[in-house]
Amino acid sequence: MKSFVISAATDAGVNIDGAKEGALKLGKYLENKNLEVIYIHESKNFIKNKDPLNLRKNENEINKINENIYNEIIKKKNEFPLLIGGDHATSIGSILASNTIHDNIGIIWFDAHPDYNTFETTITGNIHGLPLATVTGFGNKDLAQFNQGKFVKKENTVIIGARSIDKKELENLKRAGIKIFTTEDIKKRGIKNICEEAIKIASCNTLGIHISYDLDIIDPTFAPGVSVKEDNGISYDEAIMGATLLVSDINKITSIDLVEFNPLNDISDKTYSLATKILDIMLEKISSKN
Ligand SMILES: [Mn+2]
Repeated sequence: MKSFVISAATDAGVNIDGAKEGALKLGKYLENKNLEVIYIHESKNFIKNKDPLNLRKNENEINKINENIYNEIIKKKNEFPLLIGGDHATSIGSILASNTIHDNIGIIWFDAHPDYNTFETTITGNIHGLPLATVTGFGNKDLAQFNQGKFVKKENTVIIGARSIDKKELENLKRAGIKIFTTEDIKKRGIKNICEEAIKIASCNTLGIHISYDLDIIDPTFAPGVSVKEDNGISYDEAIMGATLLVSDINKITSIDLVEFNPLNDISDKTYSLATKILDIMLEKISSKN
């Protein structure tokens, strides 16, 4: 299947700089592999707000970028979209577009953080902590006003690798009934078993699965180049195996994100080379998709 890449060069969703440069660097890598890369940039005169007391930081800019991502994917609805972040707030555009195109998809959220805050529960006001709640229609719809379709069903949404959950965020997750596999679960049951169960949950009565891969799921020993590091993450091998397992039945997969690469925090290009390895695995599968 023909694919295209959206490089969402923004880190407006987090008060730490660098994910913008990550999108450009991985975009360049994919361009050099002869893929079509559409770059989406922040507005020319946009100045990022980092005020800790502002709990709706950069909301308008994030909405503009997500609307652009959404429209680009809808326009090319017969091609496979691969979104490169940028911070994780950019997944709002990609997931809602895929769910509009395919009517009803599930989500596998591969991430150290559930990103299930709302404007009411966020402590930081960094919108990259709100995307999963947004796309499942939990809380208000301020970050999804461009959406023409439905929201993703909560029962088809599954989180893998979560190990840093805010107190009120956990209440949101419980109320919504979202299935969570923690890093502990991965250690106990193995990454293969967890990925297989996640695929079952996300594909039950849906027409496809969206995979959202946040590099901070990986332990900082192997992937220090992210904005918000969390210790006790998955290993290098589990990161590769996870990517491989999630796309193993590629005909089920409608769309993929790889987000939160931050080259300003990287050490000796460790995260960059792991990210490109993950991308290669996914792209090989995508090209074999019907
Ligand atoms: Mn995330």
